[in-house]
Amino acid sequence: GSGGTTSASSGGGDSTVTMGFSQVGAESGWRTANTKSVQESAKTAGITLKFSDAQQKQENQIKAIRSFIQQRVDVIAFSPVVESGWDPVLKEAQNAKIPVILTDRAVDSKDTTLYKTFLGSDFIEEGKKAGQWLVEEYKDSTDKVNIVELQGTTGSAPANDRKAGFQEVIGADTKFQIVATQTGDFTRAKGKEVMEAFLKSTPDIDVLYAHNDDMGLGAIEAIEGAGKVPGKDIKIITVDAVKDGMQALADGKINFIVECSPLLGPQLMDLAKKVVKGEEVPARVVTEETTFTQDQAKQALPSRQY
Ligand code: GYE
Repeated sequence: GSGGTTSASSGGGDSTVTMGFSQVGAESGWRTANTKSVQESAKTAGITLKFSDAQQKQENQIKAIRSFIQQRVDVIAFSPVVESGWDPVLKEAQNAKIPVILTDRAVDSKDTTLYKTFLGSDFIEEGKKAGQWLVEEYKDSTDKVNIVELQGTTGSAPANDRKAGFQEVIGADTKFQIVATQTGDFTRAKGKEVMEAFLKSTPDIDVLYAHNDDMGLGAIEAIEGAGKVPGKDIKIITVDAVKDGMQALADGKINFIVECSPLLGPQLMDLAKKVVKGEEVPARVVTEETTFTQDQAKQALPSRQY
């Protein structure tokens, strides 16, 4: 199924902006927080939201976007599950004169007039921050460091870029070796399953780099199941900093988290109102983010919003 489209009117008059939003799915804690942020800020901004969940399938997103075009919404926003293959449907939106905003994830379309702006994180930077922590952590050692990597959804911008940024930093020193790498599709279940396979196939794992908290949390279960101590026997780096991830970091089971903010809703509604009015918006809006060590996680946890 296409996941269904639900619509909630904010009760405004003729001038109310209607947004069609195609979400990736509900694969992670990050995604749940992002959906909540989008829905709540639409309400606050008085924007009528038509929300559609694609269950991590590009074909469902394309269907949803076509349906938004047919319904003649004022603006389409979406978080593209993968980077490639969007040109035809984006052309259809352009021909229908409906502006498109990319949120969270990028597309690789050469024609950048197909969308008005792209709001979201710099995933390359996130990958670099993960690599920099590792370089610092092992700066006094010349021994080989065996790394396993749990990648996000194959072909997605965060998987491609978090891998590339990390590789760029650790690649400067040959002691760092990625000995196994596979997708865990950004889910806890897959993270556990793939980590179990890594533990069987790869005897000496020093470090796990997981492209999100959820896969890292699944992997922790696999590591404990194999009688090893996460955070000690195997050091763990993840990305996102959702509550469950931050708790595991504070508990010493994760060693370092690179933050990626899901709270894109307010900025998205702001940009949407502007593009509907035909106002200029910046081509790229980058989210501000930090990183957390175990001590910093203990301090930050009580006031964490997601
Ligand atoms: O890191 C992951 C989610 O696109 C930034 O998608 C997002 C990623 C996030 O499933 O948890």
